[in-house]
Amino acid sequence: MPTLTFPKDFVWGAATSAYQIEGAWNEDGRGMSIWDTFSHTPGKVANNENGDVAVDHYHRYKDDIRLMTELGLKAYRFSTAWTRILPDGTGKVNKKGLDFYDRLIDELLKKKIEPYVCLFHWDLPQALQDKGGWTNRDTAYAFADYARIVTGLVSDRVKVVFTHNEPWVAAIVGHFLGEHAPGFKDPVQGIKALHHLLLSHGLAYEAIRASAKKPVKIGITLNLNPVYPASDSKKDREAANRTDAMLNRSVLDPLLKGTTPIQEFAVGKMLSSSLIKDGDMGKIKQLDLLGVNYYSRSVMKYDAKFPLVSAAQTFPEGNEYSGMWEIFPTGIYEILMRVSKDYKPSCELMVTENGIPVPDGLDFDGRVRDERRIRYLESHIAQVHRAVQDGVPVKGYFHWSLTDNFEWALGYGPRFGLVYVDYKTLKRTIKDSGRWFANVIRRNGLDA
Ligand code: IFM
Repeated sequence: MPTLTFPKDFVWGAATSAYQIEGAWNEDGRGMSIWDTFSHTPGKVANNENGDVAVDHYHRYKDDIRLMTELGLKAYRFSTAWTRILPDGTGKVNKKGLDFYDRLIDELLKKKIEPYVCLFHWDLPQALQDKGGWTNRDTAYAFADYARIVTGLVSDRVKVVFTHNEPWVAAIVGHFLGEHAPGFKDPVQGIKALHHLLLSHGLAYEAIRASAKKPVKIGITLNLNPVYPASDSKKDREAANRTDAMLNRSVLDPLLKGTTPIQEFAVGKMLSSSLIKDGDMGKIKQLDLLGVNYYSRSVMKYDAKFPLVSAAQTFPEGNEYSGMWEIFPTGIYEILMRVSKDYKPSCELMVTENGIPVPDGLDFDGRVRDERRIRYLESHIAQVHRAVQDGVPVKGYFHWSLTDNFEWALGYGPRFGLVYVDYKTLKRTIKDSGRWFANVIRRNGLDA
């Protein structure tokens, strides 16, 4: 018996997203998404890399499912590409696109791996972007229609559907910070996009509920990170609170309470009466399963020059860092406890992403000894166990990611996979962390 044993039926899985792994960007009738446009624009992505080929999962999905079997995964979370199914975002359905996901789901089930489908992981059809994208309320209705079409395909076999992955990132990083597609740098657009993304969750919830052939749990996954003040000063504490409202409460409050903190920000106050229509908040607050994606924390210091939050992120000395973030294992415990205590959600909770970018590579003997990832996973999974012990009903843990893949604006630099991919040959190699994770799954726990 491992010293830290998880509840029976705990779901162990790994997650990916369509644009980051599929490739085949112009095959079988797939339409253009905003990530095709963005990554094909020079200067937007590191080394001008793109997802045209990615790890070619579209053609190699059977090999990838074989790897999942080797890892002993109980579940696999992937996203469907809206542009494969509706190349223009609305209108004519592309049967070849639907067929791909049909084959993928059948193959997973054949191997006894539960498919967890996510409808949107940032690859908005370019045709909808041309009409304003997420800043246009109509996109939320188009999304509900797309959700209905996918439900028609999958709901006889799939028990869990997530509407969105990290809507905060799609809205704010894409429309306010400009680092992701569509690449705008405007807080007004960011707030508008966020509201319409959340509204589209509610509309899709109703569309899925109404059209599902069998009972299905409908969820959303959120990037959450606990926020701490850089010092005990009043200004830093207030800066941390504002950042928390912008990062965490801006998504948690609407989904779990039916309220929004956006009026706390000048731009939100200005927008809220025209943006939020009667009944919107009630629609958004419909959820069966909340997915928590956790990577790191934010430590904030008052700084007037930053728009919206007047706070700058700081990086405490002496702590451990990875290629992208501070490593802070207790944060996953604290965010799970906070969601549970502050919101008392009636829905289920799961960790739907957790992982670390480590610059690992093949050793002389063809092995990938990614010790740092193992240490990261060990410390974070132990904290998830602690949350379960303290009464948080966490039902599962999904590692990000199955294979190394396209890390958005950072291209192929950061490697998050349990499986190493040689980007020249596309050969896959299970890393030591993959073998370690397989052992955790097999034992349903780990030794502390
Ligand atoms: O790669 C991303 C993923 O698409 C969304 N969550 C965070 C991951 C690592 O940055």
